[in-house]
Amino acid sequence: GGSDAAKRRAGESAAETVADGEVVGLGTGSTAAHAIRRLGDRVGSGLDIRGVATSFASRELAADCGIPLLDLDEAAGPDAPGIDVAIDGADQVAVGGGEDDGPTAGPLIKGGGAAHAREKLVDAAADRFLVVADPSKETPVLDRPVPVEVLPAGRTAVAEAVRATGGEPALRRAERKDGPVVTDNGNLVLDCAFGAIDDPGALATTLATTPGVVEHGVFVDLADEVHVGTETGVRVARR
Ligand code: DER
Repeated sequence: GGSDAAKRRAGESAAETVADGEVVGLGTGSTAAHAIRRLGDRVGSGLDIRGVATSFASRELAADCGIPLLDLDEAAGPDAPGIDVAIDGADQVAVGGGEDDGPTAGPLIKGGGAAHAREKLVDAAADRFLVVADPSKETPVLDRPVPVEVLPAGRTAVAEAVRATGGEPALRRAERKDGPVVTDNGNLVLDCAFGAIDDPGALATTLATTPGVVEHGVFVDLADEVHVGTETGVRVARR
């Protein structure tokens, strides 16, 4: 991936936009981790926020950083505070535009950390969803494999459905465990290669309506801002 300095600049840039009293969705991955650490510093200086984690990993880091936490179902619901802003990374960001109105935030591929089911819940529930990334994540057209969380019993059926739509599924193997990666939700992950994805919305619908799919990593019409860290600063693309 990209340089840590670029990731840190992106994460800290997004963390600086968080206001006192807000409820903050805390994303997963190394770039979002920089935002969490910066928010922890700001809590230490008196910022009053509550975090909603998107994974075991982000919950653990947020707790270590001293950020008070809420479960998603404490934050959502009719008389609950809601989620004001979510900060999360991405594996790929389609950044378009670049004309006079500046770059625009487009669809994403997420799920490199196999946390995209709860990430999408939190990111979609937030009033503002800020993506944090380094330049290596930017692309004109999404073309990375799409992580798809599947019920263990459904992995073969989903793999066949993916092949039927021209994709190539691969069960995600664990590195420090025998057998496949098992998600925080107890499911498996198929990384599905489709090549260049010309219509992310159509693919999102196809995957979401495939029996056995718990959640897929195509995030369409969710990002409000993309904070891209560079070696010298930060670029912000807005929807
Ligand atoms: O799992 C995810 O979608 C994460 O946001 C992730 O893949 C991005 O990870 P990184 O910030 O460590 O590159």
